[in-house]
Amino acid sequence: MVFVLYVDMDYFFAACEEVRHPELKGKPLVVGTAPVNEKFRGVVQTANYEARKFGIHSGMPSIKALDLCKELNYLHSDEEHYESVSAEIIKVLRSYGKPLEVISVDEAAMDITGLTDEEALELSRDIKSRIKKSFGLTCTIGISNGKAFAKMASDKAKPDGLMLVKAQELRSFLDSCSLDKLPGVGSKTHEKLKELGISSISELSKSDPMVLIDAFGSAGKELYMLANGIDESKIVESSEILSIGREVTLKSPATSVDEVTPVLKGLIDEVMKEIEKNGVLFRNVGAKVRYTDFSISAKSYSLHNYSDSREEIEKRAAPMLKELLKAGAARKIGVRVSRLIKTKGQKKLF
Ligand code: DCP
Ligand code: CA
Ligand code: CA
Repeated sequence: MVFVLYVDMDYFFAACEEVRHPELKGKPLVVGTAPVNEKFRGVVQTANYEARKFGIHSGMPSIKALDLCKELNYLHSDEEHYESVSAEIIKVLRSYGKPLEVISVDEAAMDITGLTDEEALELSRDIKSRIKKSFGLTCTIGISNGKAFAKMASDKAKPDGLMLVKAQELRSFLDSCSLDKLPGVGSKTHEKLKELGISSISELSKSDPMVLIDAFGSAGKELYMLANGIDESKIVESSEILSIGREVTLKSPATSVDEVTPVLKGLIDEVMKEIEKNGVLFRNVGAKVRYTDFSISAKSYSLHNYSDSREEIEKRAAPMLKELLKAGAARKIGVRVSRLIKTKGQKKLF
């Protein structure tokens, strides 16, 4: 297995805002997707830890968040800014010269195979202090054999934490985490596992793998392996380009996906051209809508494998747009692929 150092930024969007608005530090703050001139509509993208004490969390309607905390501070999401901060952080992480897989706007996994536990901890402390010094941001680092377990360690140690799970501690660590913390166990899988009588990682590890494969296909086998402390996934080095996206303002507002089908096709054509030009594969497809009231909403979908297929973008983007258009009429739509890797010399991995 790969020895992995996993970095996850703390309350990322809100933390970026605290840096720009130091007067808000220490006060409850959410970043949300409301229309430009109307606070507290739309949903909470993230909340700082002061706001979380009130039970506020990502995905919650902002109006409900305000209900939970009267003196809540609200800032409109500025994703371009968070993405540029993210790109700078990734530069720092790359400077260590180890293979780096960028997982999302605020997460990355580094292959540190060959380092001792002590060296891994030292490297982590260095990364944490450089990120703090350069950007005024805290992150949490998890270290373990296997990307999934390093991520779980970082989840557990949040915020501003550092946690190493040694090989001989992995079993007890897994048993100390709830089932929904296992990567790959989303709410649907969680429900289905419950129906199978499995409600903990320990129970999952002792279950019948054939039953899991029956229920979830190859993902069932993966879950079984993870529950047993085996993660065979590799760190796949990300491309220098972090994402490729295109967006366009519509001639007239659209309320259904059928109306935007030709526009969507055009956007995907442009994204595909850029994918081919740069020789990359993607693992995440995103769709975005700017509504007529200027609020923005976005969705993204992570694929099981890296892909360069146009159909894959179409298949994922159209349903996400359909979903987004249920909330209102669109003035602008966008498509984006991310988690990019270079094709050259990496085909053999798939
Ligand atoms: N995000 C979003 N909508 C969501 C969840 C997250 O737009 N439903 C954005 C805002 C987050 C960023 O993605 O700042 C990273 O998401 P995380 O799940 O890593 O959460 P945070 O970084 O905000 O907090 P934590 O400290 O728990 O990692
Ligand atoms: Ca985070
Ligand atoms: Ca994250």
